[in-house]
Amino acid sequence: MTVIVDALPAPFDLDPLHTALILIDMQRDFIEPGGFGESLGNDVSLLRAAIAPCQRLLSAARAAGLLVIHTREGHRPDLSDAPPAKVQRGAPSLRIGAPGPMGRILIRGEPGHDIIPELYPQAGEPVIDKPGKGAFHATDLGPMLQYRGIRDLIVCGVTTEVCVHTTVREANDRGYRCLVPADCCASYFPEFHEVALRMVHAQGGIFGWVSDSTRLVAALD
Ligand code: TIU
Repeated sequence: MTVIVDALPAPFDLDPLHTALILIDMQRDFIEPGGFGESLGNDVSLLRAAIAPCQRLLSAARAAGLLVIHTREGHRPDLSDAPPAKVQRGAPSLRIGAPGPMGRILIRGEPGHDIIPELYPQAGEPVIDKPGKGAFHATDLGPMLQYRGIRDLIVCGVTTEVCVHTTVREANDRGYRCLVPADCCASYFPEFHEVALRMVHAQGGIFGWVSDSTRLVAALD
């Protein structure tokens, strides 16, 4: 079965059985106060705009039988998988690994590292723990998609120009066609969100397509 989704730069045809919905880093550390995102000086409330569209798309994707995959950015408690250049970068109020109000910043197993309750994974939905910005780097996402016969990806999450973009770029180079629903992503910098989406679909879709949750849900219905 093929469904056609209205998208830029052109309609996107997808087969739900060969498509995965990937929710990037919808974690408390980025979206709730007291986590990594806020430690970097950001207004984390800006990311909440993506939650309701993601909830609607997640429901439609589950009903249509798409593979649903969640990712979490974070590190081992001993920081052995955290590049010193990442840990030492900038002047955050709390560094990666430091104790904060939601536990140690960006550390696996801590409350802040968990996915927000609004988009919590269901039993059977893989959760990829990734140390980097892209979901392919140093993870088993690639083999997982290959074993399930996945050809196309719908990539949602936060932040648009950081982990969503990096993952879409990685996926595109690996031969996956990527569709980004604009309202299912968000950034601490609204202007970066807008231009990041334009970068995806410019030049004839140089590394992907852009649509929105309303169009996708209608197509999957
Ligand atoms: N800081 C920022 O915009 N993003 C990240 O550090 N990680 C993700 O995008 N998940």
